[in-house]
Amino acid sequence: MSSQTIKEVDAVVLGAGFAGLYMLHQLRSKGFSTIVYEAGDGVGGVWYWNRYPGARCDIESIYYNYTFSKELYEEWTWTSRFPEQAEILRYLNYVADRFQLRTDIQFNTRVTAAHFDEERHKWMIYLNDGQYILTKYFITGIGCLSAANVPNIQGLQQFNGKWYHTGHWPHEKVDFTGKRVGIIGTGSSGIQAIPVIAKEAEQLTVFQRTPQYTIPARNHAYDEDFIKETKQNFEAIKHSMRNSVSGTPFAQNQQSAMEDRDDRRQEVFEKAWAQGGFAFSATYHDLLTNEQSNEKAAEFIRSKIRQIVKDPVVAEKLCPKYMYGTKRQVLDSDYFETYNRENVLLVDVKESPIQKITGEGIQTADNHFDLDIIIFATGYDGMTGPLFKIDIQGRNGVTLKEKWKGGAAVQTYLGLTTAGFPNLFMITGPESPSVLVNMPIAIEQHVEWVAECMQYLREHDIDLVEPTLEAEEAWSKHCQEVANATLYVKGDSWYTGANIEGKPRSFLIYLGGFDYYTKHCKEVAQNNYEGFKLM
Ligand code: N01
Repeated sequence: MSSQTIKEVDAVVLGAGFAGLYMLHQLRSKGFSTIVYEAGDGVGGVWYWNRYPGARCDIESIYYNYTFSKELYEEWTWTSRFPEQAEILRYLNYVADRFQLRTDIQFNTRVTAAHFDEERHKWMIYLNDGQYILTKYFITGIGCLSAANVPNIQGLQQFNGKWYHTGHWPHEKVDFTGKRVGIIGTGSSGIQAIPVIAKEAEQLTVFQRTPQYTIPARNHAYDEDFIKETKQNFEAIKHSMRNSVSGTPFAQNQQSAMEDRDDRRQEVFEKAWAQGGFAFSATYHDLLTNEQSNEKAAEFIRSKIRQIVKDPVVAEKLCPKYMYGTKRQVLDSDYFETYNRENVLLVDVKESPIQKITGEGIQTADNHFDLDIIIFATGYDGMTGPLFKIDIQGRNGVTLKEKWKGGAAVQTYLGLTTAGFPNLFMITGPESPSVLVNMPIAIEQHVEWVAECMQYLREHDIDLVEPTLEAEEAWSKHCQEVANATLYVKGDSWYTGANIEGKPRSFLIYLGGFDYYTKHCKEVAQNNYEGFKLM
């Protein structure tokens, strides 16, 4: 096929979630022809796919939104402290309409491959419908948690009932009335879904592999005065989020948990528990760096579980024994209380492992559980998973998966780019602050940086941008050093890849602080893209 017949754009963006929508808006405003490919039939990304019962964001709604447009912030009114999935999806649809983004989004389309063409200095993007398109810039906005993990349990195909993964929930309501439901997994998704399903199902059996340190969310409706005040303070809120450690306006207490007397520390923890949300993790600065401080927080939460759950045997099974916070902090609404219900049963699958799925339910080492519905709340192949699902080939036909040795040797520069893959930008990519920062804010910073970089290249008549190996080696080393100074790396979680069988262990989130990271990215740009080869 001759090159004239191939459709060509300046930029191809993957995904129409928070990242893809804003990337499109930015690039359009700078005059780059752009097309967004989205696998779903609507915008929303993670909020399009995660429609499971109880799905809700655990960042407060007034902070979990875009800040690039004051008008948008003033026009949209959130109804409650922690927004439910449907409300966030409505918000993203509103954004898509307000900025007339849909015309440049192709829905129901998956990108299967992206190959860098060394002669043309362009990327060839291959779509699942057999079409392809040529682009100068290839930008992924596919999130860190979009590759669902359905564990390979023998017999699933023989199951006579229905089964679902929380991240691929059907659009129509799943009716649990009169049903015996089994749910595998007690992470953020499972813990949100369990109390809601328990109220509807005849019987709910929870298959727990690892208990969680979850904190009450204490969700509530917003009142009008609060919303009014928030909108009036937009500039201050925006400034504090964009210049914060975590993308939210909260400051962490700078004291060590070991500096306080026992009674004072108890008071501090109690106050945060009553306040709900992420206040608990900000009570002391060293909960994730000092094992003694960590244990104080862990023991406080265990004491709460023992108070709430009436059956002491069940309570003990629900008490985590690993270090607090090394799995992502979960927020819940009546999670532990749900185990006091007569129709809820907890099965510890570490004690009695799942052996297989039968036509009628789940067989563990010492029991068979008859089920009509099985829910996999079993999480994601995080960080690298979404990127590895696409055949991304850089220079010399080397794939991203090969370069990163299947995840064992991930190296990026700023978590945005990687050597050997010119003009590829990964929004919230591995080794950027991503999931340990309020995501919309992390996304805005990346998107704006990428758009400005592309503008710079155009103004200076530069074709290609690619990090040097030295720059990315230094960045990756810095990321590892910062992570190794924390307790995160010691935990078994999707943060470390421990949740996926055979996945190499690595910690791919930049922990040096969003404020420092933003400043550093700015300096890189101001120094004429230091660490990059501009060709
Ligand atoms: O997934 P997870 P998630 N047999 O990996 C268990 C974001 N999020 O979808 O801990 C039995 O946390 C697994 O057990 P273990 C948020 O960043 C945000 O819940 O590996 N069990 C674990 O209990 C979150 O962290 C929101 O031993 C198996 C569970 O499944 C991230 O998404 C809401 C198993 C998976 O927990 C992922 O959360 C939802 C097996 N073979 C998600 N395999 C909010 O904003 C896995 N498990 C609120």
